[in-house]
Amino acid sequence: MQNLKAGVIGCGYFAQNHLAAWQAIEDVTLAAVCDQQADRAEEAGAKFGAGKVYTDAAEMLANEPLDFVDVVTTPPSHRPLVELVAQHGRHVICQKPLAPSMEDAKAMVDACKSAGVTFMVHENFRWQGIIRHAKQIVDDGKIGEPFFAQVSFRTGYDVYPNQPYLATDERLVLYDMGVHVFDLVRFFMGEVNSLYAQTHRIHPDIRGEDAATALLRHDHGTSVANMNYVSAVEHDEFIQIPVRIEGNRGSLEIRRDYQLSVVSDKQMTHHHVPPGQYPWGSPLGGAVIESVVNVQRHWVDCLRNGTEPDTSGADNLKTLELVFGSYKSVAGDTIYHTEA
Ligand code: NAD
Ligand code: 89V
Repeated sequence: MQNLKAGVIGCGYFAQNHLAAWQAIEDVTLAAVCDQQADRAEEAGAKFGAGKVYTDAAEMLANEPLDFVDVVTTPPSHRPLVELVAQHGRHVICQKPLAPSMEDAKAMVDACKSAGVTFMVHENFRWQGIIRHAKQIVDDGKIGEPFFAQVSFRTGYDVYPNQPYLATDERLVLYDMGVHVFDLVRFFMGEVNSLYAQTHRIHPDIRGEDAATALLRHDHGTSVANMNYVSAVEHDEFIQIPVRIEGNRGSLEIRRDYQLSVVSDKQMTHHHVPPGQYPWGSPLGGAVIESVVNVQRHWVDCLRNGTEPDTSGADNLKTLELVFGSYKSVAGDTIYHTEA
């Protein structure tokens, strides 16, 4: 395939990482950017050298011969924008959380399938370098058959100044962070059969839950997923994700400062897997930038090879079901059983 023409809709906080990564990825040209806030669109266009600048997505799609569009807006606009891009026959990426409901998410997947376009969710936590390294160790059988996983994202980092909508959304940490944590649970342990979840609202002046824990059952094991935006700890690992996987031949553990320890057949090895360094900064730290570049390179590879992205829209439905299933579990204080 020739050089790919990219369009980006949404030029806000996190889009700065997407835009910088598109600029860095070979054989991709940032043909157009769009934001309904003209100042943001103009600033992004100038900063990242976009060919054209728009404030209306429909106008951009009508005028630009794009190969794909990267939607980096917040969830309320995900469905109309993805459906619009699919109607124009363009491949499309959409940021997480995919949609405010399973009905919306399924409609988006169906729209892209009907249009014959490739559809990926920009679920990038599984693309952090240390996560890929740990997954390879598991896939190589070094710890045997995994039977237990714990994925934790507990931080006191003040997420609200950069993402003010998080303070007012009715659903917070399961919706915003659960999509990452549950995707990692599936990545390491496979599909989930049932779960039981509990939540709390610790912060007095936010609307949604800011602490959640879920116990998840797989065919061959158990996972514990926990997440919060309130932990007051000595070493805040914000955006690093402590992971522990135990198997019948050993275990691995990802700890702060990108340390990975492995026990395989009683032999201990230590690995230090820091993120690659990129010229543009982000308050989120290197692991995020690395994961954004990696997932966007994966996308380009999929378009070139005609393959389905790892976190395709269809795949992400299984992750999103765990988020909404957790809310159902909390509401009824019951076990949620996933759809077959
Ligand atoms: P933001 O509000 O800072 O930016 C969104 C931008 O989209 C705004 O500038 C807004 O004007 C624009 N927009 C909204 N609807 C539009 C439309 N119909 N047409 C054109 N422009 C439109 O939001 P953000 O914090 O950058 O978050 C964007 C998405 O990224 C969210 O879904 C969030 O969950 C996700 N996010 C992901 C990560 C990650 O992948 N690790 C990190 C942070 C945020
Ligand atoms: O990474 C994310 O999805 C953001 C967070 C608050 C965790 O940075 O929403």
